[in-house]
Amino acid sequence: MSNRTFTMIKPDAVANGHAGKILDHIIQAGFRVVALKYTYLTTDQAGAFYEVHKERPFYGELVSFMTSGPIYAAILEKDNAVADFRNLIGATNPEQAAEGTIRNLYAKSIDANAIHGSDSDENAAIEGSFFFSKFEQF
Ligand code: 3AN
Repeated sequence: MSNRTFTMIKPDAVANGHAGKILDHIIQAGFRVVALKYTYLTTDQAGAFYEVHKERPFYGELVSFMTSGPIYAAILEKDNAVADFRNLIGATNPEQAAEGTIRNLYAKSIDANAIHGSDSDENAAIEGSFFFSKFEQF
């Protein structure tokens, strides 16, 4: 089991001024920030990042939403990081996200859902290296 996961605070949460509160929520939950970047995805980058969803009907919508404004990208560390972080952020659809989860508190809809969390150790490693070189991870 890996002790790292990858997250993005999405354009809706950044635009709404929630990024600081979300980062604090993550840190207070026991995650250590290994790498952190404030950045803006190009269409090509977002398309490549979400390549696994290419065949899904919402792919175009997802790419255009993820390029609609700046994001924060981060690698996080904690025991059981992937599963614990998925619990912390809540269900993909904020209407189904448990009380007190990040999506329950800050997300508005299934596409503008405030935050991303890797779904496996393998994807956490792939996604983290999409944004950060080993020299940017501490
Ligand atoms: P999660 O981010 O919870 O792992 P995935 O991997 O199923 O969810 O979906 C990736 C992203 O695609 C979600 N974070 C969400 O922004 C978007 N998405 C998922 N399902 C839908 C949908 N039915 N309509 C629009 N966007 C969606």
